[in-house]
Amino acid sequence: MSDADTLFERIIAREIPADIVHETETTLAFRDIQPQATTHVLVVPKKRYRNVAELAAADPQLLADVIGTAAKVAELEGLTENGYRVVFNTDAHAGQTVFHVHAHVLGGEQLGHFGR
Ligand code: DGP
Repeated sequence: MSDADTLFERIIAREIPADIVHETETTLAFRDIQPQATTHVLVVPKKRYRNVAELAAADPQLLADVIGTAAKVAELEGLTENGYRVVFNTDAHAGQTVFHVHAHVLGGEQLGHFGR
């Protein structure tokens, strides 16, 4: 990938501090700096892909790792009883701002229906 590093590479490299919730060999989970729910954690693969479509095409096992870490975070954060949401914002219309694929794990309260 030729773009400059995103800030998530710098979080993975521990160059920028983050509130880390869970780590595996291939993924890192940390709290979103601008939480949109009581619990809002981001899960990233350590290897960079621009978005979930590129990740799915290039490395399905790594996508499975990201989803598995999201499920683990939900367990660790006590979200499994009442449920939670996992979202991949993908490019402009979804408002993706950091171009290192990340899953948002949201929960801890009743979430509004999504859309506009
Ligand atoms: P998206 O809009 O889907 O690309 O989400 C990017 C998220 O990243 C957004 O919810 C805010 C979060 N974010 C931006 N800068 C930082 C940061 O420096 N640290 C952390 N932990 N999260 C950040």
